[in-house]
Amino acid sequence: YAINPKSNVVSCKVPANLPKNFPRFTDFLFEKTERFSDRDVLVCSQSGRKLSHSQLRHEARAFGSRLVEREILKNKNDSLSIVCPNSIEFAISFFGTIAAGGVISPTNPVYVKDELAHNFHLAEPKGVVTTSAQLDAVLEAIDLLGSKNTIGSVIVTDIATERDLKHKFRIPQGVKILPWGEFNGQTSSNAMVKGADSFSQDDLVVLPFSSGTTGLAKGVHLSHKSLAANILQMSCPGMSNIQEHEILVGLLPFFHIYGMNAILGFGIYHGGTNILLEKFEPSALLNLLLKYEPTLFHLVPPILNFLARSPDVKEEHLASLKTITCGAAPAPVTVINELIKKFPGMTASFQEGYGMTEASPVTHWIPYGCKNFGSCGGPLPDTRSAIRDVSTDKFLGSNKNGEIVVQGPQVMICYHKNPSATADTLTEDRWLKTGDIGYYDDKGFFYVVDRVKELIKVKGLQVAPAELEDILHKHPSLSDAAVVGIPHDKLGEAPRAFVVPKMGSDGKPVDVDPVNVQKMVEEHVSEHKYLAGGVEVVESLPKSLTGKILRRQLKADYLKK
Ligand code: AYL
Repeated sequence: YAINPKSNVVSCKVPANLPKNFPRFTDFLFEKTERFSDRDVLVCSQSGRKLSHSQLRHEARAFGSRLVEREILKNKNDSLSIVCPNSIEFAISFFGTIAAGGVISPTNPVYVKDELAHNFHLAEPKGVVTTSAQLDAVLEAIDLLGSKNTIGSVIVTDIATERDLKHKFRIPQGVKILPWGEFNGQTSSNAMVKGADSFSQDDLVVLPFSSGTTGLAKGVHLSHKSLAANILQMSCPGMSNIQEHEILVGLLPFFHIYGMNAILGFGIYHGGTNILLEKFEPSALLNLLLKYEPTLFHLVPPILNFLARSPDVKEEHLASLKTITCGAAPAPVTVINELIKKFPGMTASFQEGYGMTEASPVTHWIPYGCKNFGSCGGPLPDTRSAIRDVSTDKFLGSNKNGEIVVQGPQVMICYHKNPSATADTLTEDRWLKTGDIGYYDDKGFFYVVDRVKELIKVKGLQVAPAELEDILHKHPSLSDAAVVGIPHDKLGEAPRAFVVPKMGSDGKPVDVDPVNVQKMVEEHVSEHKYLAGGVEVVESLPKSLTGKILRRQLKADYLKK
């Protein structure tokens, strides 16, 4: 890495040689995969169903054309929400929408109605693709939105006819339920949305969600260029040893930018085969490793923990792997070392990546073969990074703590329809403020040491304290509440609530049952947001003069106990 002594900006000496103009994201991927026609692109490890690279191209284009012919998507920027686990249908609808000139807003398939309604409200999709398992929650979310609902069609991937459903589901007025069969198959039409020909590489193409540094989830405007550039940056010589025809473990969810671009998109671009597993289930994962002999395993710290510490994981399970890549939350050095000690004959090299949804996602990366564990790597090719003093805004030299900031083609355009959040996160010269505290060493390797933003990371997924606090504020016995992340062995971090009881008519605080508080939260959110770190009843919350909760102090006080 090069450290500029004047500007204190760190960059990678290897150039990414990015094209000046990127085509539509699907053209970027599909032009490259013409050569890999008959090779499997996706294999479902449970059912054995498969799709080849050429089938993906054809079925995606057919799906996209039907969306336009049926007027589900009409104009440029019309979006489709995907509420599906990792599946062949996820990929077909994802790339099909993009090929037809539409926008994808991907949503966690285990979300409950309140969470779905929030995302639908932000992204205003015209249609949803989901499974019958999630259909109830999707329809309830549409109901909740009432007059604000923009969804006219719900495509269900695992039903044959609409009639199969009508008896079991209450379908809101004006909403059509469409079985997958009507969207599947070959077509010669290549219909696209109106305005698709006025293409720019900076156009919005995927709108994932992130809470950023504060508050509730926001839509992140990722462009054709940002997604494609990041795939090329990760693929540069020296960065990864990816070759054509890798076999990848498709376990991390595709709705999250990690699974979506660093596994699905990255794998497709290189002609790889993604072996799908809907959720982390130890024995299913171990079977997958033996049966499909994957070469690349992208994972998050809790899965790394499992590999290193579970007695069920044996040398043979990891025998086919060339690379294990961990990202999305800090990988503890002790666990990496345990893994290496447990499997001395392991041929896989360990890599760590760092990044965020707002950066498509990867910005820092441990180059292939480098054993600098504990660091999250240096800036990817064509990425600049620095450490910014939080109070003076000055860029600091090596070995000094400050906020990590990043510049590069993979950085988002903005938060969707949210100029004030954008201005808080992107500086005028387009430095992305990560909200993470860290430093770089004399060689330009970065280390994350803390977080200034509110975000909690549970199993590598985002949990926004503001969302849980909003729910707690509605509890009849509470006058105030704050949520912070505390270290958790299995989850990485877990949300813990500090709650202040209301005063009773006798002038004493009312009784608050922590279990009841936990239960209330569980009615409104999906499982990874449950208060697994516990609920503590307190007299008051530490606050700044301006009334902001001092979360860091709460956390520090808790950890001291
Ligand atoms: P989001 N070490 C420490 N913290 C990390 C790391 C890491 N290696 N990677 C991500 N984070 C935290 O949007 C950090 O706080 O993106 C960061 O601001 O869900 C936040 O997670 C972003 O959370 C990779 C490398 C995917 C990174 C990613 C990031 C996707 C998560 C694939 O190879």
